[in-house]
Amino acid sequence: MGETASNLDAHWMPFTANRDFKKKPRMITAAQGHHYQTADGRKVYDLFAGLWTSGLGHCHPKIVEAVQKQVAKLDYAIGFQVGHDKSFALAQRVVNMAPEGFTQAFFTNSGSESVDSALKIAIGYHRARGEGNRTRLIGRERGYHGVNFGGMSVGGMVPNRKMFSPCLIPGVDHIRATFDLEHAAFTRGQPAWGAHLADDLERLAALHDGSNIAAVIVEPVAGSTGVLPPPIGYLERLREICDKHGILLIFDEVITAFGRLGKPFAADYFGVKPDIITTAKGLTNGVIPMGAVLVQDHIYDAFMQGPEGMIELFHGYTYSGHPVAAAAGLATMDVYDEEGTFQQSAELAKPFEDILHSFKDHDKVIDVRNIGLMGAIELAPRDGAPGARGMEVHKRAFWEEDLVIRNAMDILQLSPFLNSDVADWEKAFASIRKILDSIE
Ligand code: PXG
Repeated sequence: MGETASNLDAHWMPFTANRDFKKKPRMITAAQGHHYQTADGRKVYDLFAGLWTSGLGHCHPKIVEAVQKQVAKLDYAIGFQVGHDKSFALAQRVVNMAPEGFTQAFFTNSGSESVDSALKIAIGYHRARGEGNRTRLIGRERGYHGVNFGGMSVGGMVPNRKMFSPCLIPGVDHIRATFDLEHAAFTRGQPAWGAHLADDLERLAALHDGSNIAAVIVEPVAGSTGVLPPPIGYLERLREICDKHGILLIFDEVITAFGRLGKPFAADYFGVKPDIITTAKGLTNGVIPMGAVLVQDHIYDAFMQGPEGMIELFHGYTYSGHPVAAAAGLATMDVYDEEGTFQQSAELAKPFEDILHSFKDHDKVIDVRNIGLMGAIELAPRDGAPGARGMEVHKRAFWEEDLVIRNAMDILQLSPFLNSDVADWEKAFASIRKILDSIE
């Protein structure tokens, strides 16, 4: 049977303070429903639903069963120039759920791969239409689009970019972040202030000439940088400016797709239709790594020209459309439908908002933000030690309160299950309050 780790040295952990972690590791051995089991035998409530991944809860029996069956029947199939039924079925299922006009799904294995694939598709699309000059890409400050070269370059998270600054891809600009504490602190849902920030795109279109810009990529709600809902009218304005200049609009919905805002996609929630949508996480409920880029028919059609025997897009991954991942995806879609998950999520948004905003008057809290089932409590940083207070809350929650929450520096991030029990939240948020009351 499997090895149990007695030595943690060999695994270089991602986005982790390795030396600090290995001194007192926070280890998980199992999960069920809304809880993890820890190595020291405790049952811990997961208030981050994996890493925004596992909206249905952990080890959902239907998904587990689908994966077990599939791995015993077809474990892997060559995916280039050969196909298998599950990936086609999942593609159809996902585009049926997507806003009208989305007809194609290109499979990847992660959000980062979805983003880099989407950027390549955008550039290829313009070239296929004879506009090969449209190569510039626009991202946004405080955006997170994964860690591959394209996504890192259009992303706007300083620590992720700093070490690799000389190697960021050329031809990228950023529009300003949509958030300003001074104007929007303690807003419930979308801030009224800030629609004008979309006009930054006009500035860049004027600088480069819009005809040289391939695509703009934004998260409809910025997630990893602390839950920044778009100002009212902002996404609409961005869509308008893109249309005016022939620029493709990409929504990075790695977090927001599949019910986090109580709708299949954030595009549905906001009523703004992008040209391309990137997904991952909720596509398989996090059970098997998988992502998908969804594109509108006019984009796919632009590639479908030239001799029929020719490959139209020289891009893809060994595991694109992996049969076990696709089976997990299909079972996940079944559960979303059968359990009415998106409706459950929509109904939970208000109680979630209320419980979060009960922190408004806490003396260590400088902002509370929320939309759908995405929430953040921003703490005042300690003098001279930004991030320390947030990290301490995360650790104390894990060790003392049997609770997993995530912190981005001093911002506590909450990503509850789409089928949460409000009584669990009451307990979890009482724990957070207890820590905030006693922390330095
Ligand atoms: N785009 C968006 C919008 C994301 O949120 C990615 C791309 C990259 O996905 P992969 O699967 O390559 O990691 C993400 C990932 C956090 C947190 O704490 C968020 C993510 C990952 C890890 C932590 O908010 N999002």
